[in-house]
Amino acid sequence: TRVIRAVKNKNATKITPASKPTKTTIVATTSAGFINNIFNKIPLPKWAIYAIAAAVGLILLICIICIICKCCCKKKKKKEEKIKLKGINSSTTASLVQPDLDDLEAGEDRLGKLQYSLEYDFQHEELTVGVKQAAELMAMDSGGTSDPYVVAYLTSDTGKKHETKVYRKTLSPIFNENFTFKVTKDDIPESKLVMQVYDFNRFSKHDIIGEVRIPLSSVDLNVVIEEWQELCLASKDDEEKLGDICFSLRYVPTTSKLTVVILEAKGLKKMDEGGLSDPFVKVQMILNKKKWKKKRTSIKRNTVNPYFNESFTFEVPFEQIQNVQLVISVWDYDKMTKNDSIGKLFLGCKATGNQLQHWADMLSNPRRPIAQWHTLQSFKEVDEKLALKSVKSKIPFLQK
Ligand SMILES: [Ca+2]
Ligand SMILES: [Ca+2]
Repeated sequence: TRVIRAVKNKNATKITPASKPTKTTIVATTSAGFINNIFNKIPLPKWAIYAIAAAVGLILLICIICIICKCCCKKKKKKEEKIKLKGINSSTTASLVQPDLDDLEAGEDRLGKLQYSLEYDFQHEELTVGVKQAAELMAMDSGGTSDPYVVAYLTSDTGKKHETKVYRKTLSPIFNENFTFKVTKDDIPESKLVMQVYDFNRFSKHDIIGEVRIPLSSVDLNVVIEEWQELCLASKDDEEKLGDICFSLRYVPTTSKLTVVILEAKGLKKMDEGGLSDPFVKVQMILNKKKWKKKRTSIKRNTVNPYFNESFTFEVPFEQIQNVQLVISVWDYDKMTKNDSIGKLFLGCKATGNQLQHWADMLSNPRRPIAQWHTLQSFKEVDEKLALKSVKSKIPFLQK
């Protein structure tokens, strides 16, 4: 039996190398036959099929190259951001610790400086701002340059923003542009002039380089002022006032009726050039993070203090009242363009502060209408809290 086994093994070793190629050739011939079969079925000459295949291959190759390029660009940008953040950290920590040689290096992270002039006309209550020039601006683009322009506005009237022309590929642009702002003597103590230097980008969001923020109360407006000032990091605290809205809520559990009465709004942000706003209010119910029901008021023309007194009733069963959210948003109607969003807020068991209080008051006082004032928040802020599918927020002054 041992001999037989040995012979069998020998045979086996002999057979395997010989049988392998035959197998692959069979596979190859069958696959070639299969491809030929497909070729025969397509009613096109062979050269046309090859040409189409080549074209598809080329397109795929281009797509892959594009994707790789994009990824590389993103990485580069992230690196740049990291470097900038490092600069900020080192300069802030350096100010707490003893002055060091590194301090001089941190100084190189400066954003640049801006020269401007201020002239106040007491008779006409107009402030003329001259945006003169900038120098030593931080390079925002890969070529070591920026495409700067300046946006100027007063915090007392954020609806009126002026901007200069864009100067391409320079770190020391000369703007020499004058802008006039209406500002009453009464508004001066509260108002700040903000001049923000941006880097224009054709295909992406414009980057802010830095800003100069001047409280008008700190300036002697009896004389004409012309000076240079270092740019600072743009602060986010001038989130302009969007306005306040008053509405009442009433819930009747026995009939499942939730009634919202939009009463009035005041101090809404001015959205229209050379005018006020044309506000209307959308009332929306959200259930399980999905838009559910929506209603809207009429439009009030050319006012920032509209009076609505319009009532909307939604059917909300008692077992769902814990899961719904009521979203109130204020919009400015525009005849020629898309309506602008002014502000928003939401109520419900997941709301906070004033909004949660109002909702709780409504639930603990069934059948009684409860009215309350609320301060509008930015769309972006509220949409993030609601975590619905994101809506692209509009930044009007960045649109070119
Ligand atoms: Ca640029
Ligand atoms: Ca309008």
